[in-house]
Amino acid sequence: MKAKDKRIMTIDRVSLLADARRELDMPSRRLFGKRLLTLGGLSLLTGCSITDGDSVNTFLTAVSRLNDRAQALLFDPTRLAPTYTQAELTRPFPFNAYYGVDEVPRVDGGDYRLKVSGLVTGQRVWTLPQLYALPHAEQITRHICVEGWSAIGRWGGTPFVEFLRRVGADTTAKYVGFRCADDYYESIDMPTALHPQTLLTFEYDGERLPAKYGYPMKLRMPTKLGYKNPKHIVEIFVTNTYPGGYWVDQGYNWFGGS
Ligand SMILES: Nc1nc2c(c(=O)[nH]1)N[C@H]1C(S)=C(S)[C@@H](COP(=O)(O)O)O[C@H]1N2
Ligand SMILES: [Mo]
Repeated sequence: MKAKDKRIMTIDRVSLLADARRELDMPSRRLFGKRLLTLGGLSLLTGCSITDGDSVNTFLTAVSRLNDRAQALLFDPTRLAPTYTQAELTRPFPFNAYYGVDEVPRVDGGDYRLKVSGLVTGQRVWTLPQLYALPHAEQITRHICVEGWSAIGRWGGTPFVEFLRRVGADTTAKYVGFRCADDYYESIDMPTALHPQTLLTFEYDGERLPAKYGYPMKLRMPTKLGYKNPKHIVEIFVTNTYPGGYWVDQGYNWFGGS
């Protein structure tokens, strides 16, 4: 190994340890007690060796997936995220995507069809009027983005559990995945999909959801970080095969609880 490579390896190991500790900080630490896991302990738990550069990434992914399992175990399906009043709305509500606001996808509502696939027994193609006719719910909650901002917004739509029931989703499956009109994709755990505050939203602040906030629909989960909330959804699928996500596949933690 060249000297430069060795130095990179050392830096990697230091940042790896820091990342691993951060990953296992709160709330996971509660699961493991007060004991700080050693790197050796972590490699045992994840079943990865960390002897070469390539496996460092594999290892970090495994730590993150281990943290996913810890977060999933700690997730309380009945615990509600805080709600706010109309007076507390953040105005204007921020826009965010992996592109600028001028590149927001323009979805034609008339042509639009939501596809449903995977482990479902019911209706697989939905028009917007059919979706708008589902039971209505509203929420004023805080959206937290890992880029360092949070904002209180008001979304209206249908409880996602109602939608999943109507499409005959296998709710014993592990994941619900989403494909979007841009190149975004996401997936969530079934307990979060069934959480009472998880809404398939068609409205923002009492109006039809504007293009920038995800027309025709955004899955809104106040129990998850911003990047877990897909906008411009065109397909929803139920699966036992881990689907990943746009940012998750670039290293963000998959569970992404807030
Ligand atoms: N389709 C799609 N959904 C997405 C994104 C995106 O780029 N494309 N960005 C995510 C991120 S990182 C955030 S913070 C929120 C921003 O939603 P907002 O524009 O309503 O604030 O959307 C999430 N959902
Ligand atoms: Mo975000």
